[in-house]
Amino acid sequence: MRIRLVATTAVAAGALTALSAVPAQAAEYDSALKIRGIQYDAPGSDSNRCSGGNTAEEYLTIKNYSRSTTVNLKGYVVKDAAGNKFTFTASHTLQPGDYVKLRGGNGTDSDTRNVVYRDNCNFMWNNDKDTIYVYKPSGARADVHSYTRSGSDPDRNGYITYHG
Ligand SMILES: [Ca+2]
Ligand SMILES: [Ca+2]
Repeated sequence: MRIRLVATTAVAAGALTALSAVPAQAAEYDSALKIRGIQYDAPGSDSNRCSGGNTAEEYLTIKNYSRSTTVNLKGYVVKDAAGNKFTFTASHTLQPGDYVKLRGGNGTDSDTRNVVYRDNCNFMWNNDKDTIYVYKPSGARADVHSYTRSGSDPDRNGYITYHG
């Protein structure tokens, strides 16, 4: 699917220079890692109790959309509109097409299970509206998306797809 998207872009550009020409509006998206989607509202009634709560059901999925580049999440930063922040402090390798679910609560991080826990039982993503920022270790922005429950989640299931 990633290959098809790139091919479509090249055809649409209709020029041999397409591969080297980067549209200004796409500059934000030259990042390999982007937001695949977010379960901003955990199913059920929100409870931030570390034991028995549902914070772990709230998650952000970050995917490596590159065709060839493997990326280590170490040093990447996720922030919300209020400035709450999570930094990936451990190595977690994402091969092309690979993804990770950043879940709330406590658990065992696992490459094979594609999961990293925030080790914080409080919810991070507001259920009414919020903004998701992802920064590279350099501080450059990798991706950003704002949402509202009323405008971004037509089926109201608490999940929004971005780059799919
Ligand atoms: Ca939430
Ligand atoms: Ca939805």
